[in-house]
This record gives sequence, C-alpha cells and structure tokens, in this order.
Amino acid sequence: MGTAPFTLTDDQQADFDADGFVLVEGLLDPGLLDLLHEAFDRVFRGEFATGVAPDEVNWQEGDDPTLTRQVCNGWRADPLIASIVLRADLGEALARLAGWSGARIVQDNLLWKPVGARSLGFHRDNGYLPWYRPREMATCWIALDDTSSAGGTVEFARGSHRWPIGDDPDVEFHAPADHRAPLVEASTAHGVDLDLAPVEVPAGGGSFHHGWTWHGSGPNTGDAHRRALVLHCATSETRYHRPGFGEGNGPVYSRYAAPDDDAMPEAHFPILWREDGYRTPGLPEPPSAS
Ligand SMILES: O=C(O)CCC(=O)C(=O)O
Repeated sequence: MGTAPFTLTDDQQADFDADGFVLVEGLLDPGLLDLLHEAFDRVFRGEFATGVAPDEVNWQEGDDPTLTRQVCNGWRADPLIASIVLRADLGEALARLAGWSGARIVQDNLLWKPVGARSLGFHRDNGYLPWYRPREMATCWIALDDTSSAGGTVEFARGSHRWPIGDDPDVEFHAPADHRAPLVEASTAHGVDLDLAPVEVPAGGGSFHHGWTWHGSGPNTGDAHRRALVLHCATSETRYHRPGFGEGNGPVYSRYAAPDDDAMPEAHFPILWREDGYRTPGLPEPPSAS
C-alpha cells in the first residue's frame, strides 16, 4: 500500500467555490500517521534531520505547554515532512481549486495542539502576503489525529472568501484572549451572519481552503492530541514584490530573493505541479507505509 494520489471531484470544486473551503477524507495513507507523529516529536525537540532549520520555530520542547506548537517550513528540516507537503497530487488539487496553471509551496505548518493548549486566532492567510504577487494562497490542511470541535479543530467561516478585502481587523495568531474576535468584528462590519464549519474528520482527512477564507481554532478541551500538517501554495507564476518585503511574513520569506531578480528560487519555493508536466526536479516522494 502507499498513499493513493488525491483526485479532486467536480462536487469538491463546486463546494470550494461556493464556501471557500471543502472537507475531504483519505489524504494520507493511515500507515504514515505514526511516522509523522514521530517526525513532529523530532522537529519540536529541535532535531533537524537535514541539518537545516525551519524558517519559523515558534515552539520547542520546554516552552509554554499551553501554547499551540507551531513550526513553519519544517520540510527544510525533515525529509518525511518534505515527502508529504511537496506531493504533486496535492499541488495539482490546490492549483485546480485556485484556478492556477501550477502550484508552488510557499510555506508548510506543523501545528500541534495538545490537550489543554490554547487557541489560534481567526485570520485570512492572504493577509500575511504583501511580499509577493499575485497575492494569493490556497491551502491543504491534513489532520494527523481524529479531529473534533472540542479538540480545537480548525473552523472555517462559510462564504467569507467573498467578503471585502483590505480593511481586516488586526489579528493575534497565538493564544489570543478571544480567538473569534477579529472574525466577529469583520462579519459585523460587513453585515453578514456567521456560519462556522468545524473540520471534523478522521486522521488522514482534512480540508482545502481559499486564501481569503476566515479560519482559526479554539482551545483543545478534548482528551487527545490535535496535530495537523498544512501545505500553503501560491501559483507557480508567483514573483517577489519588493514594496511588501517588510510586511506580513515578508521579513522571513523574502530573505531568499536575489538582489536584482524578483523570481522566487525553486530551491526554496519548489513547483509541485504544473499543467505542462513540469515539477521541480529531485523532490522526494512519500514512502510506502507498508
Ligand atoms: O490548524 C489551525 O488551527 C489553523 C490552521 C491555519 O491557520 C491554516 O491552515 O491556514
């Protein structure tokens, strides 16, 4: 057995277009879950198998146990993480959902919310991206444990990808006092009712969401870990946008820009899938679990 390639259906595309997200099952071979849990253990212990540090390390063993643990671009540090978040089939699904001719990874997220850990504030991913153009992202969120509302799974505000752009309230991502406050402020400002959809799926399932969809998650009041591996992509055509380098998460990710060229280097932002058949050479494939 191996991970069967994910193929998007017309119904899933229609749900994504209407709601700004779609829930899916079977993104991952269940036999890989234990191996991925071990990879999370390694990375959050500071063991970087490749010798390369992730771009953002927001929690390491010994830090505040009530915080949701987060590492960004763990794929640079761990080959198993790389083999999942660099998958061609996931890149293809994201490109098709977003209407792009190809997809490149911008960032992965390793998120680990143990029992009792606090929330992640509601936000829109595109809000962090003034440093590249087009300012678009689409995301695949993969549950590594069975998820539930009580366990603090991610929630999406249905239809919020169509809300106006440009006047979003300030957002505190890590452990805000009220994780839904910016969402409530935005929905009130736009005069729309909130319709929140929790991603409740078996481990190995997950979701795809649009870069302007509001999402966040509550504390883990359940009785089990809540780990997720997240793949954020942009179109393969994306180029740096220097006026935005100092904003959003630009100070971290614009470090890979050449001084005289706005191309995004494939070594740092590999192309996972392109409709003409191109894929950045040498990317790893997922191992066979059994
Ligand atoms: O898992 C969460 O609670 C948040 C995930 C997130 O922000 C994302 O996938 O873009």
